Amino acid sequence: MISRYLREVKPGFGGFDESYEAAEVVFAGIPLDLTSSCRPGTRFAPAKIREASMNLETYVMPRLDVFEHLHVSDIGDLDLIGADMTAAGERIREVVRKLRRDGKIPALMGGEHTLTYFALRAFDDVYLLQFDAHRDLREEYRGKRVCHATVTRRVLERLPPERLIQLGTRSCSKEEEEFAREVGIRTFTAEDLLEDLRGVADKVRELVGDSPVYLTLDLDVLDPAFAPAVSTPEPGGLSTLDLLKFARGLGGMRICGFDVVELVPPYDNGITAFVAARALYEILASVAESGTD
Ligand SMILES: [Mn+2]
Repeated sequence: MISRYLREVKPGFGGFDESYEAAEVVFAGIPLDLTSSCRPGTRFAPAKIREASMNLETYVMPRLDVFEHLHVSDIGDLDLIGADMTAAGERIREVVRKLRRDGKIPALMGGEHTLTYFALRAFDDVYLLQFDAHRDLREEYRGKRVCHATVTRRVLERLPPERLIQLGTRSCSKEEEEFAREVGIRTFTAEDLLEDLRGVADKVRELVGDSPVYLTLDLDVLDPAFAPAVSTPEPGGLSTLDLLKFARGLGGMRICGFDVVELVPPYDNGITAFVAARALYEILASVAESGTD
């Protein structure tokens, strides 16, 4: 039972909460906030994203009114108070499994990026599209094997490297770069995207084909001018419009799950939460456009 893990059930995403039974997409807040190395506070993000989502129009121009085409529900936040990474990971994996078993598309609002590792344990045979300034491919970071800086490396313990596509990358350690080359990670840097947004989107769609896709959006893929409140800002990134356009270019893919991570509300003037909510609407529009199985 999901409700065992809920601290409270919040009003629905965008104010369009539908019953769980009817929903194709189900939101869950994952306030994971254990390993930030720079700016903590991701635990406050799900509430702020919901709040912002209530103040945005749901007609995602130039596409469609997402809620005309999709049933969306929100089960509230997982209760992670006092949980260490192992316990938190168990709960995340369990709730995502439950959503999958019920035929739902999980839509996770982090929380730190580490949650993606646990969420993906509930999926087989997906492509992982990682929007992120960083590769997150470290073997270990400051003594931790499971944290925001190692999350993709842990994911690759189960996912074949050809199933990972990194987008908007612009920063990593020498070891991460060497590892990425060695195993052949497909990478489109922030500059690649800026030079040919549509071309890269076409390539990604071609690579992925009809396979199911899990999309993880680390908000630091955006330039800090557009998304200042992230845990580890990295100058030189995409504008909000670049990201939305790119996401639009991915329409038609079989999105089977997605998350938005690394928002740190204590550093926000409100902009970043709105960007997160708007990006989620764009992804929902893509899901609606592609149709759900
Ligand atoms: Mn990341």
